[in-house]
Amino acid sequence: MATGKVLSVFSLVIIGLAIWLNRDDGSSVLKQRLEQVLKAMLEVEEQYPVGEVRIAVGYGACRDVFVQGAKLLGPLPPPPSPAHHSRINSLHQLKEVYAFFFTAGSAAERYVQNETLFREVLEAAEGMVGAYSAVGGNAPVMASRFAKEGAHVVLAAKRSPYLLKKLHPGVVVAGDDTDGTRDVHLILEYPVGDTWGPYHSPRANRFIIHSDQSNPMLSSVEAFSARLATFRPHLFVVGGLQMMDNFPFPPGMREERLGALSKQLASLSPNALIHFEMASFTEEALLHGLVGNVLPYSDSLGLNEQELPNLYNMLRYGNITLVSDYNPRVAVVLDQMRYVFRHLSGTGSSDNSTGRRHLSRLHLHTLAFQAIMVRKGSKWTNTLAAATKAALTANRHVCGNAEISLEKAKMLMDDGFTLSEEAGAGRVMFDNKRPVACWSEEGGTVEVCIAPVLVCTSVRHTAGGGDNISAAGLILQV
Ligand SMILES: *[C@@H]1O[C@H](CO)[C@@H](O)[C@H](O)[C@H]1NC(C)=O
Ligand SMILES: *[C@@H]1O[C@H](CO)[C@@H](O)[C@H](O)[C@H]1NC(C)=O
Ligand SMILES: *[C@@H]1O[C@H](CO)[C@@H](O)[C@H](O)[C@H]1NC(C)=O
Ligand SMILES: CC(=O)N[C@H]1CO[C@H](CO)[C@@H](O)[C@@H]1O
Repeated sequence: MATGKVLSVFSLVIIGLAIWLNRDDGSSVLKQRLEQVLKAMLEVEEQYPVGEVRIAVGYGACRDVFVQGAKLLGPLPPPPSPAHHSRINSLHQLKEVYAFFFTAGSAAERYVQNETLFREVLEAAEGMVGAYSAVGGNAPVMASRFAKEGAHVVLAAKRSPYLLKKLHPGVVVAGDDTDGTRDVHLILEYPVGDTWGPYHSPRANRFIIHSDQSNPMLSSVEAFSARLATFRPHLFVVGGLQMMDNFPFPPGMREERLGALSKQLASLSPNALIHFEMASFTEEALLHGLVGNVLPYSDSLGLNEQELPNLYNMLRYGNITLVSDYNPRVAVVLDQMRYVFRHLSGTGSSDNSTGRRHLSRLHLHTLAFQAIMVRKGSKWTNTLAAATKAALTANRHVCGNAEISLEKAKMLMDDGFTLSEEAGAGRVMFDNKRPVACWSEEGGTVEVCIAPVLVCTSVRHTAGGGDNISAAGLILQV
């Protein structure tokens, strides 16, 4: 795409305040800037109340148990050497594989085939001082968020007493009853510089084990189809598929389960929009399966700054990238978003006979900003308000407070940003009174909005951020 095109249709040029800002000094200007930005964003949010909307959310839920790895495994003698196992059968293998990822400092999740072992380890973990539980999986977090905003919500997950207690009371859980003892994931956390005998952790990270056979198998897909037919959602949100990452499926089983999901998506009424919330997928074959089975049926896609380059690389080169910049420049991600959007949006309207859809919405959530790209004339409305609400939600979630405090906020976006890495690309200057910038591209067929995040400096939660943010953006667009 010619950058000139971007420029020629670029309708929003604001300069001035930034220059004035640079002249004045220090913190009072900074504070005034934050005040203006927050006021302007809250005013937008107030103008867009959430309407009557039905949202279905899949798939799965689990209970995450968090414990310090050093407390659980630390007192045991370390193994003579680290070793990799793709699944775990004995305590010895658990120690070897933990040592393997601990010394590499990389995040990993492994399936424990020996259920007796898993139960013993879990029991020990839950007895430790400082161990705590939280609802895991993106689907329940998004479902709760939608319900909190006033939507009617049905969640595809098994009904465990723990889940029912923790979810927003407005969420209807459509699944079989379970005692919840099997869908528990144990998260062993370790700080940077931790030691275990001869082993050291080069960075903080987590190692996850579980014996969960229900979530990775997407066991509620078939039963949920009947529910979808009667509930007639305006929006069906699919997430939580990262539970399939690195699961030891029998041959052909992963493809079969993804096939069942794609059949379900294909048969959904064309009146319902489909959003797919990505997650961090480390297994190339799984991401490949999602590109073939889920993306062709999605109207909308939500992802973060690590998932975007991952998907971009998969679509462009057929491989994935496991390292990425945690605070990327706007120009870089806009170029990647354009590629992904063009690749998945095709031309013309969606095809009712095959159920295939063309991507018409892409939401990137990053630490510093929210970016939403929408095809004009599609069913998605209120893009500016959605980007605004997503950005406000990022602060509220991380700070753990609905009231945004400027004492605990900073902006990472500076005076403006460039629209593309291509030479000659235009630049958007930041306007404190209209902090959310929107413009059109591609001959006026695509709208893009970027909202700065008032980044919370007093962190209460990090997990579940993307889910809350993505849900907050979606709810104003259906
Ligand atoms: C499974 O774990 C239990 C408990 O640690 C252990 O006694 C048993 O030998 C293990 N089974 C196998 C096949 O390794
Ligand atoms: C993916 O493939 C491209 C093109 O072949 C190559 O340049 C890139 O280094 C590869 N990336 C990884 C992570 O292997
Ligand atoms: C597809 O289905 C929708 C909703 O039923 C309908 O409004 C639209 O006209 C259909 N499009 C085509 C090309 O048949
Ligand atoms: C800001 C906010 O509403 N955060 C919510 C994110 O989702 C979790 C799970 O539903 C809630 O507990 C948080 O309150």
